[in-house]
Parts: sequence; structure tokens; C-alpha cells
Amino acid sequence: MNFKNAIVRQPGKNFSQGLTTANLGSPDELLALEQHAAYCRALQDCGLKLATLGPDLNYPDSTFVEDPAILLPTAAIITRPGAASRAGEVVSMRRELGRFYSKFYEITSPGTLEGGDICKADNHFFIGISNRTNEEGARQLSEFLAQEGYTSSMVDIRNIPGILHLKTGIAYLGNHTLILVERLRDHPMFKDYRTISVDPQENYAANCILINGRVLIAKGFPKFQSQLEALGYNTLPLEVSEFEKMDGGLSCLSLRF
Ligand code: CIR
Repeated sequence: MNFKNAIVRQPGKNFSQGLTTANLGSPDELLALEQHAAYCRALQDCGLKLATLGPDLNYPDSTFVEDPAILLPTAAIITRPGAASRAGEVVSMRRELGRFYSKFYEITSPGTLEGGDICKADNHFFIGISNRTNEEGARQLSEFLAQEGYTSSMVDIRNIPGILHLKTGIAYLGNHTLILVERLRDHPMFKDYRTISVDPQENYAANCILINGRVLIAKGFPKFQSQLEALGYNTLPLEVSEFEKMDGGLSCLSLRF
């Protein structure tokens, strides 16, 4: 599927006050802005038109725009983030999406769901059950998806250490091919897919994104880059160290549609 647009939000001055479990130190504000700008240029190089939102100091994690919404060609789904400090991010995202969408669905209480737990593989969606996305949120989403003609299945990641969201450990590269971290490699849910396993020392690299024929990958993971290139993928490595410090990665920084 080709994408035309992306929504991004610049990190704010208080980005370092967001949630994190990574033990990598505090992010550097200026470096984060530089890396974000390079990320935006890469999206543009992939042919996307950007809608860039300014920093929202009320929500230090709001640069991770993937979490408050899930976008389909025909409708937008507003999530209900499981992290209390992020719940309000949906308000401005709903407003922004009104410029592009007329049909909306909304995850409602007691459901919680964050976009990072949703992995689209053609007409099927994998929904991660995590500390942020509960079964009720997943059930609501799967109903909305069914109404729009998609199938879905749930993958429980609550007992997998180091995986915040499903897409921390999995990515879909089209052509029935999934990137998987070792802990998810043998999961029965993925048995019908061709899989590319990430070396456990490079787990962070699993969060990559296919955009219009290019695969954006995190810089600094040489095995993973060589693996993809040997398979013929056109990779575009980007430095995202400051976002890694806050448990975020390439997919989290944009909504592509
Ligand atoms: C959080 O904990 O919510 C943020 N610091 C990181 C969110 C990353 N988002 C994503 O993987 N989709």
C-alpha cells in the first residue's frame, strides 16, 4: 500500500519528562529535535506530505503520534491510551484528523488501546495485548476493523520482557513477510508468514517501517541492515537514539496514511 501523508509532532522541551523504562539516560533536547527533523526529511524523501504539529508541553510523550490513532483509508480510529499521562493526547489528534477524515470510531472505557500495539499486515491486523492495550480495547478495535472489512487477531505480549508495544518487537514488510524478535519468532500466530528474525543484540531494530518501497531502520544495527539488504530491501537508516531513550522508535514518530 502506498502512503501519501504523514502526521508528526515535534518533541517539546519537556520530552525527557515522558514515560520510559529504558536505562539509557536522559535524552538531549536539541539532538532529539535534530533527529526528528532528519526523520521528517526522510518521510518527505519517501514521497509523503507532512502535517507537522507543534510541541504540546502538556503531554511530554506526544511526539509519539502513532499511539492516539489508527488510520485506515476509509476511517480513523481514536484510541484510548492506557498510560494515564497520555490519555489527553487524543483531543488534539482528533481535531487534526478532522482535516483528513469524516468517518471516526473511538475506543471507549473500559477499553484501552495504543497505536503501537497495532500491526497492519495487508488486510489483517495483529493487536497486541500489553500493559497499555487491554482485551476490551482490542475487542472494540476488532469490531471496528471488521466493519471496515479487515480481520484481526490478538497477541498477548504481557509476559515478554522489554516489549512495551507489539510493534517494539514486530514489523510487517509486505509480501507476507514479518520482522520478529526472537521471543515472538515461534508464536503460532505468525506461522503462515515468511519471517526475518532479529538478532537479540539488535532487538531495537525490529521497529522499522516500510514506506513506499523503502524501509526506514534505526541506525547502528549493522546485522539487521545487512540482513535486509541481502534480501533486496532498500534501507534508509536513521539515527533515533534520543527517542530510544524514551522507549520510542521509528514507527511511533508518525501516522502514515
Ligand atoms: C511511552 O511510554 O508511552 C512513550 N515514552 C513511548 C511510546 C512509544 N510509542 C510506540 O511504541 N508506539
